[in-house]
Amino acid sequence: MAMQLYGTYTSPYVRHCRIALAESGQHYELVQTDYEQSARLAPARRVPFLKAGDRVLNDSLSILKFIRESAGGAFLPDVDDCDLFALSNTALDTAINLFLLEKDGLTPEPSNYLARQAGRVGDILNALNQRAATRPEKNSAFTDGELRLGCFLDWALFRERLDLSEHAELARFLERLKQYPEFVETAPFTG
Ligand SMILES: N[C@@H](CCC(=O)N[C@@H](CS)C(=O)NCC(=O)O)C(=O)O
Repeated sequence: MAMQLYGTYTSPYVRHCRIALAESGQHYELVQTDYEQSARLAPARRVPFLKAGDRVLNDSLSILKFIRESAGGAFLPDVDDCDLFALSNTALDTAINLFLLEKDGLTPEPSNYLARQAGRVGDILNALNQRAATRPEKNSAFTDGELRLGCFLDWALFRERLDLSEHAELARFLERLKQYPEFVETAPFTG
């Protein structure tokens, strides 16, 4: 029976899982799931979650490990790539929290904690920009650290949360990733 990936066409976490599924050639069905449905169907009240037979996985991290390993590969075997994944993911989690809080009318100005969150995204972008300068240039065989970085950057641009004009290396990295078919085919859109 085909796996069911619950999520949206805008979520960067879901996108990363969709890329891994496309790369591994595994059949799956994307079950479109809004916030209200995910709150009812999943304890974490978030997407993605995956149903594969009797197994339910509740986070893109475990879903990616499952997809990579069931296709005979490894998930984040390289320590530096694991750190790239973690740093990109921290920026993504933080940026999404700020985005959702803003939708509820909460902006960083009146809160030291939220201001620190916004500063965290900026500092991580600066660090990742420096790191991107030292990475090999390529158009395929992207690692999971690189894919998480790309899913973060492209989501932030899609939601107009980011301007890469001061992060030239990240802009160059994203341009290369945008030539990769599995990345192009999973670009965020609202229906
Ligand atoms: N750590 C989770 C994060 C997933 C996540 O934050 N998903 C967002 C959509 S992009 C969500 O469902 N947010 C709903 C909420 O926070 O209430 C993962 O990697 O799967």
